[in-house]
Amino acid sequence: MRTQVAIIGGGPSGLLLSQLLNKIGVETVVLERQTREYVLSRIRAGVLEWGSVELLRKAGVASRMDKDGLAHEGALFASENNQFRVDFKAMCDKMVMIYGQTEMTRDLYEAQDKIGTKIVNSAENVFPSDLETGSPYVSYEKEGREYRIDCDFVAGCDGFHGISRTVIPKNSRREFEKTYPFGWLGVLSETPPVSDELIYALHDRGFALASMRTAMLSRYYLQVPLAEKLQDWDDDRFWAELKRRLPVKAAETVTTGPSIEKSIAPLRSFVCEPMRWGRLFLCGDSAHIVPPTGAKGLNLAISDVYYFYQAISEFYRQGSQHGLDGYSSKALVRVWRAVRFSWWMTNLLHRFPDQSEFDQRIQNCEFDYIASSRAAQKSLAENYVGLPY
Ligand code: RFL
Ligand code: PHB
Repeated sequence: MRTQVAIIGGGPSGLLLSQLLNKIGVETVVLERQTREYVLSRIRAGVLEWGSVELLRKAGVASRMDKDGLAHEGALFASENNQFRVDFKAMCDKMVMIYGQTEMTRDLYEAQDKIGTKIVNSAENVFPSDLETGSPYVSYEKEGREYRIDCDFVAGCDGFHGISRTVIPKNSRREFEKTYPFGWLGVLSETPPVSDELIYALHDRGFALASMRTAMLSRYYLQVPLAEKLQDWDDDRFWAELKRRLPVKAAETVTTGPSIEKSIAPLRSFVCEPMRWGRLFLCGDSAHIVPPTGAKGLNLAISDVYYFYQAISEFYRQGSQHGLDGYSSKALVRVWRAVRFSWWMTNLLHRFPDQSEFDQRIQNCEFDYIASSRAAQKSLAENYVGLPY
């Protein structure tokens, strides 16, 4: 079989890329390791930058988001003795949209089904080859049979644990990594959110985040040590700890209820350079990971997709290689800015096990400085709503 762009990974980046390319008449095949049900059961991101919102509209997959998504003009930041609200709208005339990654992925699958794109779920041993030639191909297996897709380009949209990045020879890639000595314990519950806006809370017992998906679906997170076991966190313990860490007024009004999902995710910053190898182009988590504190992971995946889509469009429409040649360096500029912001937010809001009293004073001082400075809030807002593409 032959296509123009073979896409490895049917998560948000793979599906959005496919959708955008199909819209301009470029053929794609998407190869996804998991079943569709599995992909649609993963609970992940919740905050879309406005640039992401606009790209989803351009891709023709925004009708449900525009109906059910919650546009937020600001967010609250709380420490044990200080609180402030960052007004995104007033600071930089932009907002964010609360709309779950799961729902966005569902919208993309539905739109792709309508177009009739070939999406192969449960594809095993997917492997891209001949990437340094003009005729690369991707092989895979399904139900015991072997297949091969010849193509012009391969998009590696297969996330952090995918195969794509690893086929770039070790001596041709550099990896930059930082791990953090804690994870996030996340709970989804069918309860009304405690606040109309997100609350990011710095507390001596650790960070907490109150987020949401809809008016009846709350998403909460707690910073926990890396060694923490999920089975040690029954719902009662989770709610009690959340209430300790949220500001008192919010804690008093938290509606508790059974969790419908609970998981622990480690925090990591990671960047692979370059994001291109011959005819292979990496997009999203396959090339970089950020800690979720800045709500940037999905949004970065979306901006990579946008850059790559533009480059491919230039190639097929104008016969120009220019965009493809510039893809990696262009994408990496935005990637590093988001990596920096996510690292900064993580340092600002988490207690570190080895934090000295000096470090704590600096952290509290920085928090209070942002609370008191319009300039600092503007910088936070401009990064949070998303730097321009
Ligand atoms: P994904 O979503 O991991 O999708 C990759 C897909 O590739 C498949 N795959 C393969 N397919 C074929 N062959 C192989 N060898 C394959 N290996 C893997 C996988 O099954 C999967 O379906 O990567 P993608 O598309 O780049 O999307 C990235 C986002 O998922 C990620 O950045 C965000 O979820 C990060 N993130 C957040 N980002 C935000 O922008 N805002 C947020 O509020 C936010 N919150 C979060 C988050 C991530 C979290 N976790 C669980 C790490 C909150 C959490 C808790
Ligand atoms: C979420 O709702 O899942 C969420 C929101 C904000 C973040 C991270 C995750 O910074």
